[in-house]
Amino acid sequence: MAHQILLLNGPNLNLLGTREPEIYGSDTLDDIVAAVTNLAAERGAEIRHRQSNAEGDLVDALQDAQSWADGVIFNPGAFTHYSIALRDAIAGSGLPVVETHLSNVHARETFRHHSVLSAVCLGVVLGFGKNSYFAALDALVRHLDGS
Ligand code: CA2
Repeated sequence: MAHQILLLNGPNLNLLGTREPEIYGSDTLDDIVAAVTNLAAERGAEIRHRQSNAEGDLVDALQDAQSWADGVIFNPGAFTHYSIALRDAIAGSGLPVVETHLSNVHARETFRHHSVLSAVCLGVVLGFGKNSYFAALDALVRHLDGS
């Protein structure tokens, strides 16, 4: 059976393609979700996508994913840097979560250099624009395949 993957995006990522293209690229979130979904199909995986600007919705999505998902690709946006609630939700889910960022947060403001989530994630991909999502998908599918 195909791997079931939750693609989860946090605050302000619904604005992709409308502002700051020099940092985040010119693709919209819909463009990225469609491309990840197509790539997943080639890899024998299925994607369900959720985006929310609200921390509690993201916690709910991670809790819900425990009942159906094999893994999660998660761009938590600015919550990356301070949400203990999301850290607890990731750890509590028991799911392999790939923390994913469009930008190289280490080349940006100091407050973006630390993630409170990375330590409870399977791994982290960052700095490759939309290709970060594709790399996260490939790494997660390979992990789930045991390769
Ligand atoms: O690089 C990433 O993917 C981030 O998760 C993006 C977050 C930022 O707070 C993290 O430090 C790194 C911000 C997403 C904001 O997205 C926008 C997109 C278009 C226009 C405005 C904001």
